[in-house]
Amino acid sequence: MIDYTKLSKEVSYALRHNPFKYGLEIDEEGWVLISQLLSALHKDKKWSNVTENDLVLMIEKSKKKRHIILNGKIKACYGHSISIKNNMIKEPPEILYHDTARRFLKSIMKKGLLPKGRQYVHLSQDMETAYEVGYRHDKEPYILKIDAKKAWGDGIKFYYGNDKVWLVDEISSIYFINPPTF
Ligand code: HQG
Repeated sequence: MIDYTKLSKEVSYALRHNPFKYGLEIDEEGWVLISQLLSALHKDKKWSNVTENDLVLMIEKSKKKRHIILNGKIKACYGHSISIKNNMIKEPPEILYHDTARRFLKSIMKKGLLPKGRQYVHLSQDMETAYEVGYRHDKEPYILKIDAKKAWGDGIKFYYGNDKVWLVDEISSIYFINPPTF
């Protein structure tokens, strides 16, 4: 039986952070040939039977749409630390959310939201999704509400990740609605 959660974690690691470790040729948008990914996975006994259909099931079974398959290729929709060219610039919804640890707030208010270890800052389409993101860092996280309409109007680029995740290069605290005060 294939553990699709574990498979998804390994595929995410390969496609977001370390394609080189797996000998993958990744194009500038982050796409990798499925045949190549499968050959790389097959070198590990744990994944020796994984098929393309398993990758499809891995995506289907996950609550989050982390990966997308198209024309024999697969890519991670978001989360990269390696440099990827995201061509999916799109007008965002009026409000987006970023849930974070309270201990980061002072720095965020001063420097704005920065990508930190990733290529982009991740914003969520709804509060529930945001809460799940923030909960990873703090059991009582803080939700920042972002005036995406204003930021977009000011020329800040927003990139589409999936139906719940939006990406930006960085975002100043001037776009926070009712920001925390210290
Ligand atoms: C914080 C997961 C101090 C930022 C999630 C965040 C998401 C600052 C942390 C996706 C800062 C980075 C990404 C500043 C930002 N000073 N801290 N100026 N600017 N930060 O994990 O957004 O399950 O790299 O608030 O669900 O938490 O892997 O980013 O707390 O969609 O598919 O620096 O990863 O998806 O943390 O999460 P992360 P994130 P998966």
